Amino acid sequence: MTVAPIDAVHAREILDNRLEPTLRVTVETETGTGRADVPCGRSRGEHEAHDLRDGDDRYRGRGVRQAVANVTERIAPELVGRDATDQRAIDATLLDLDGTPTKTNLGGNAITGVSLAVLRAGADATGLPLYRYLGGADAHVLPLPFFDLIEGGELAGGDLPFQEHQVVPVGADSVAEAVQWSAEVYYELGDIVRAEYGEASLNVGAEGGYNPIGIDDPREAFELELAAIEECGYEGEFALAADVAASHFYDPETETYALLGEAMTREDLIGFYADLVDTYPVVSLEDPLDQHDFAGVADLTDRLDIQIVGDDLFTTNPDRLRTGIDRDAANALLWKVNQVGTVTEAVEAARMATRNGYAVQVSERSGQTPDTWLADLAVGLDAGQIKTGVTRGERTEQYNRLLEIEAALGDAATFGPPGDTPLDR
Ligand code: 2PG
Ligand code: MG
Repeated sequence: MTVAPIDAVHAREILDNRLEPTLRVTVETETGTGRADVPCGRSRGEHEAHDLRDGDDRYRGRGVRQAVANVTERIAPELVGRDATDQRAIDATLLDLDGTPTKTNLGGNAITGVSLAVLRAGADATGLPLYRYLGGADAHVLPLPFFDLIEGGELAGGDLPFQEHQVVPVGADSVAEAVQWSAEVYYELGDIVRAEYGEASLNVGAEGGYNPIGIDDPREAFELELAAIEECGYEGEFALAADVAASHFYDPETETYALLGEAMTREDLIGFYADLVDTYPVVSLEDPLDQHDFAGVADLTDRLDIQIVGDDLFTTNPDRLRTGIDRDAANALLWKVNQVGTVTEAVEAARMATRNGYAVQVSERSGQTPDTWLADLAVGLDAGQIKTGVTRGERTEQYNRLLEIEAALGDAATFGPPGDTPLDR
């Protein structure tokens, strides 16, 4: 039985939060419509699906007209008449049509847009909210948000080497409580950084976190966050976490990390993390070492009793995750659909993670739009964790959607990852 035969697939060039072009793909079926905007990272992993850009004079080469044409001229004719609820088969067609390991032919961005729009069209045709269409009748777990209150690295203009210094409201019982507490801490932190580092520190990075001027030590950022948490009376209700994005300060020639004016070896950096975890309530570190260093990450995972998240390390790619699992590298997967390209591959990575005792943290990209498929997929996947930035519409809309889902589920909703994860310290 064909539930939702596809009539048409459209694509257009739109703008993301950075005023950069991206794709909006629409899939029309006889019984519904699905639309999805494509996100794009700045701090990208080397093994991500190819982000196809025009490279001409428009938008400094960042146009996506070719990717749009690939959707309308090469992909659309193959999908018309197919059933939008046949997600796996359609994704398989996309992979066949492209024929390359990193989607360099059609573009990972073109493929991601189509795959997500097909998912949405399937949900629309069946009359189900997206989270329930993906997660089924049992979908009920709202994710614990990680709030990137202080930014650094590639996502901000300051001197902090770590990309994200996150606060995690581990004591909250719901998204509503988690968001409210974290917002209050954010306001308080604003007062603190303004007083200590000047007005310009209120300028925010790519995801809406502060950018304190003159700080270059991640420990100072954590101190500020703890001060804000304490001032708000939430001591003990929050843990800390970081996306280190260590590849960005790693020098492969000397095999050292440029941190705090030193050239640290892997051993030095692991020692630094061990101290960090002893001193602060840090429960999770993302990409703590270079993205090629499976052995180092395995060693670190073994030595620190916390969550170690692989982002650039795995790029949501089942093959790379398999390598990590075989070597016991990390214990959590950062989950970004557009890193790998199709919903099918991304879901396969999430399932593989869960089956092997790895946690799943659903993640935004630094470039995105207010499209809220991310929030729905976090619930549908039963991920239990999400990071989706702090302020500005493309971030807050994800929280608004999570609040909406939580309210819709009512008493059936539960919150956060299962109790026996390394997030409980
Ligand atoms: C990351 C992300 C998102 P980008 O490194 O985790 O927070 O950055 O989207 O630029 O890859
Ligand atoms: Mg990251």
